[in-house]
Amino acid sequence: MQQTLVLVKPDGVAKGLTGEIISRFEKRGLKISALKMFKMSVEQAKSHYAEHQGKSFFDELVSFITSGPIVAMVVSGENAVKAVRSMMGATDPLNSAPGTIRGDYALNVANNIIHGSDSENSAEREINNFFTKSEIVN
Ligand code: DAT
Ligand code: MG
Repeated sequence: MQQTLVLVKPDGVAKGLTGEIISRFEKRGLKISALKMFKMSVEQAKSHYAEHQGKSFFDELVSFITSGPIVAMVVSGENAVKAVRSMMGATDPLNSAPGTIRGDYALNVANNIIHGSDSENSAEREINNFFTKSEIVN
């Protein structure tokens, strides 16, 4: 059993896609183990995206992810990290296959609807950035 962090980004929340995204994961057999809506602080954003510090798009990334409410969730299940990543589609929606979340709902790499952890190590770090142990159900 794995856990992964999913964020419905401000564009996904604004487009009313939260329910659709949760529904796709549930229908696949994954479980929602924690869920909350909030506006990310700049501090949380810089920590969440620490691996991208120094890249040309870093400032834009932090300002976008803090621009409006997001929905954060812990998604759990067998191979949850890889399962969620494949359901999200490629980072650039123009390369995301139709049928994936980004391939169905996004057009622009900077506004690509959803975040999912890229490894078990990232998942642990990212989950701890937004959730306490007591907020996660088993
Ligand atoms: P992913 O979100 O698929 O894990 P990533 O970790 O490489 O992709 O990048 C994090 C986010 O940064 C990505 O979801 C959107 C943004 N991003 C990535 N490459 C970008 C670029 N070339 N221009 C603008 N934003 C970019
Ligand atoms: Mg990433």
